[in-house]
Amino acid sequence: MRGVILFAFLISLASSVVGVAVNASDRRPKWPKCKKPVIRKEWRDMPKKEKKAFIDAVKCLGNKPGSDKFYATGWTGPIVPVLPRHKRSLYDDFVYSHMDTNGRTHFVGSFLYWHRMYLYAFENALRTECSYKYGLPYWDWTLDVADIKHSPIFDSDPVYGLGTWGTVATGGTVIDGAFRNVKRNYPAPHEVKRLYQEQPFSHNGIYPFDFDEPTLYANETVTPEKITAMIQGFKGDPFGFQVAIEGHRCQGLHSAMHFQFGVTQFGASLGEGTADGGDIANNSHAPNDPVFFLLHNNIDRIWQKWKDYDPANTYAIGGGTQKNITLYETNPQGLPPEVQVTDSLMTNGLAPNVTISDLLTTKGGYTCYEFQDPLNGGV
Ligand SMILES: *[C@@H]1O[C@H](CO)[C@@H](O)[C@H](O)[C@H]1NC(C)=O
Ligand SMILES: *[C@@H]1O[C@H](CO)[C@@H](O)[C@H](O)[C@H]1NC(C)=O
Ligand SMILES: *[C@@H]1O[C@H](CO)[C@@H](O)[C@H](O)[C@H]1NC(C)=O
Ligand SMILES: *[C@@H]1O[C@H](CO)[C@@H](O)[C@H](O)[C@H]1NC(C)=O
Ligand SMILES: [Cu+2]
Repeated sequence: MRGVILFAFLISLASSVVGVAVNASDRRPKWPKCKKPVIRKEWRDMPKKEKKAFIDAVKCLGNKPGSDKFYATGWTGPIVPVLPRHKRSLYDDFVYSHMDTNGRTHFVGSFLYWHRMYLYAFENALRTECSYKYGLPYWDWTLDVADIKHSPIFDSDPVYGLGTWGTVATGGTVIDGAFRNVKRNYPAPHEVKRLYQEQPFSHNGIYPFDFDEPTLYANETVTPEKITAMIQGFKGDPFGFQVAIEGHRCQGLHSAMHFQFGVTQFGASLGEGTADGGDIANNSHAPNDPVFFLLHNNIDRIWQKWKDYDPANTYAIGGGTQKNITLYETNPQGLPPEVQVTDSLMTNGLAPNVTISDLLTTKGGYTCYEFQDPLNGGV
């Protein structure tokens, strides 16, 4: 059965989520109880068998044609058009979804909710379309803060490894690990690109303001101490927590983790038309590199830790709905109207019609998963 992904979501999801009924009056699903949450583990805590299963399922999504339920939202404005189904994969659909909704899902109050929906839809696609039986892995980058480049996450093993780093000589293309030679189609055909950049803010590709500290090392932004302080701070203040994730002038952990994968400055040395460094460094088509999902899953985990830290945090929401980077200084989480729990999140047909109220916890509503803490240290 190909391309019936939305249908699969609505009728029979993973073993933990069965029998979703749709309320005809508002077309919104009524969710079953979350009885058997999917367990999400740190990558290095997964046995080889599970790593291989994840890698195989990601490759499987890359080999399936795009979903026949897929539609563009146009939320970002003009981007490359959706390719015909046979010219794009189901994996490409997820990449397109991130590119296409980007203009309203980042630097706004729904940022973490949209990404929670997105990661869960991806996990579900792995499970329902590609026989994956486990949870979406996460990467606790605080474990590697001293030397991200040599993190064991980046493993050259062709069966179990996510691959190491491309180089300027390879045009950024990853040439080892299981995703070697894997084709992606957006924004243009290419293979997974990943370049290491230890000073992620040395080049400013997208912001209409200067960074305060262009020489900042990524290793200074994602220390366990800073992350723990975030989890324990911002009581009842989701707005403050979200601003902390982005940081002053966007030099927080979120941008640091993205730009560490090779920002545009490499473009020049790579030559005209060879794209812009690593996939993850571009906040539009970042999900081309499967590591994106592990990286963002850890942001979801840290956020849930904050939600669980104090009851005042759990159901609190905050921020605007209109992204405006020009006004980042005064409106780092967008402009009014304020985000509401009834706000519908655009899913491009990759997930049912969910609202923020369906995503307030990991175990209830649309989502049914939980995190296993790292077995050796970390946050
Ligand atoms: C990111 O990629 C998009 C295409 O997906 C491109 O239009 C944009 O210029 C890139 N951004 C940077 C900063 O290179
Ligand atoms: C981060 O990396 C730089 C360059 O390798 C190093 O000088 C600095 O001490 C590191 N900082 C931390 C907090 O590890
Ligand atoms: C952002 O705000 C500036 C200043 O008010 C305005 O000129 C610009 O059009 C806004 N941009 C978007 C995308 O809304
Ligand atoms: C999604 O649900 C919201 C809230 O109930 C509703 O306003 C909206 O029309 C629904 N959208 C679709 C496409 O069903
Ligand atoms: Cu994103």
